[in-house]
Amino acid sequence: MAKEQEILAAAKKAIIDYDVAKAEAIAKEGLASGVDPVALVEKGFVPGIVDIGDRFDAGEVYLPELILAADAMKAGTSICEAAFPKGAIKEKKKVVMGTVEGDIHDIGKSIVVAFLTANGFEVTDLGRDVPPEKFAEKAREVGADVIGASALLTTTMEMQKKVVETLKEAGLAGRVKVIVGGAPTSEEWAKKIGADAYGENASEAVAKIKQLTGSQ
Ligand code: B12
Repeated sequence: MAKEQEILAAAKKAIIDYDVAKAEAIAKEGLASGVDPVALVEKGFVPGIVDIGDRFDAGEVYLPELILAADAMKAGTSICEAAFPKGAIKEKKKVVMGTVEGDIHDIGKSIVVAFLTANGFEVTDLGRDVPPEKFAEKAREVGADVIGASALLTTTMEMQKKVVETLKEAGLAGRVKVIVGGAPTSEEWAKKIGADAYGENASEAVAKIKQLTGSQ
């Protein structure tokens, strides 16, 4: 649909232009004209922030621009998240999610939280910069089936390993599964640190967590 392509391109542009008001307006316009909210995030807003990340990498833009783009990204995606299609899982499985200690990137983590919630999981979102002990404590407190740990920096990936270790020390290993994700992580990394699964994006996170909890 030509209109849909236009809206996806405009969503990407709103992020590249650091335009919070435009991102909100495009999200609302897209939803009102029937664009799938998941597509709006994955094919519109995400390519925008990835583009800014590449420019940051190339030294063409700096941290202030990255922050502005992230603000626009949050504004657009949070409107879409509220419209994600609802799944139907009878018995609610519990997931504790957070971005690991030392890391404040939470856009991807929040998208995963929204996908999980839309798919019927009961999610406790610990936010960002979460110490390993906090993951374990919260998992015990709510009786979590799965912990999801996000890391966007090569330096904070190590903290995912700490989460796995802390869970073992707390005597919760096996009972509470761990899934890791975030741009620098991989299937191989998950295996190496003894995590139970890796998810490349929000859709895969849902599929893997369904597998881990026997929900499909
Ligand atoms: C936006 C952004 C920021 C924003 C974050 C705002 C926020 N609230 O999140 C701000 C400006 C604050 C920021 C700060 C920094 N950033 Co930054 N940032 C980015 C950027 C451009 C985009 C990240 C993003 O949101 N992507 C979009 C989302 C949708 O994708 P995602 O996070 O990967 O999530 C998806 C999957 O990974 C997966 N997923 C994510 N989490 C999880 C968890 C689980 C359990 C599962 C299964 C799946 C999963 O699903 C998500 C949805 O599909 C990236 C570049 C990039 N291309 O990634 C750099 C990037 C991550 N940042 C980088 C850097 C260096 C920094 C700073 C150190 C800069 C500085 N000099 O201060 C600081 C770090 C601060 C800190 N301590 O954390 C580097 C990291 C380099 C490295 N190899 O470690 C990157 C790669 C940029 C670059 N190319 O150099 N950043």
